[in-house]
Amino acid sequence: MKTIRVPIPVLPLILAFAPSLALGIPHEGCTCGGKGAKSADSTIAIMADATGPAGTGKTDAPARHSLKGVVVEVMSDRAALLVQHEEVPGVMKAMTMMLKVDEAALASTKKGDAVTGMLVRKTDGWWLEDVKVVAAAN
Ligand SMILES: [Cu+2]
Repeated sequence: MKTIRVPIPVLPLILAFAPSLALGIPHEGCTCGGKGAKSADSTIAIMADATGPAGTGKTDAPARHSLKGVVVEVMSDRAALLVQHEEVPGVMKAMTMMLKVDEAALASTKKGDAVTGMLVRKTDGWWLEDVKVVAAAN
């Protein structure tokens, strides 16, 4: 008789913990909780591994991606161009974003210019290098 009393109080405990255990697993992979940053880091590490073999021994050099876009605004005060760019396959979808540029690019571009360049992610943000005006604005 006494042995039956033990499982009964344990059962509600199992039922109480089971949902949180079940929820705990999907939470590892999503970005909704505190684990989000950790899994994002894992993703970045995986991407770095994937690009590693192609650039053997050059993991310090940031990847450069060809970009096409139109200058929406020259932001001289921020040393940047606001660029409406086409999709950069595997890097980002088409969007309008601020890209840091050097002084030469800042001086040689104006609103409405169609430009090409190399998209590079640096520690201080996204840069557009080797900027060329392919079709000047009217
Ligand atoms: Cu973008």
